[in-house]
Amino acid sequence: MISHIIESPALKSDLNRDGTLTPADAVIALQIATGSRPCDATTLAAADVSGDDHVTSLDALTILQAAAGTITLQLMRSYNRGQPR
Ligand SMILES: [Ca+2]
Repeated sequence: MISHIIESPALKSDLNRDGTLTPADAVIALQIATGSRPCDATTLAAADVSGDDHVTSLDALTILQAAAGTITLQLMRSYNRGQPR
């Protein structure tokens, strides 16, 4: 049997893996960004919502905004695509 897992942006940033996107996920991203929280490669990749291969306060802010419903993560990714790194 072959199964396919399609990862949605919301699930990607569900860092505490409780099935919902909340400010708690943003706090985890911020802890990773500041180096105060160790994490594995999977969590690191999930926290990088901006897609620049780094976890920064921007990722935490983006997750917080997505948790509040003010943005969608897909829109943020499209916005960042044209930005210099
Ligand atoms: Ca969560």
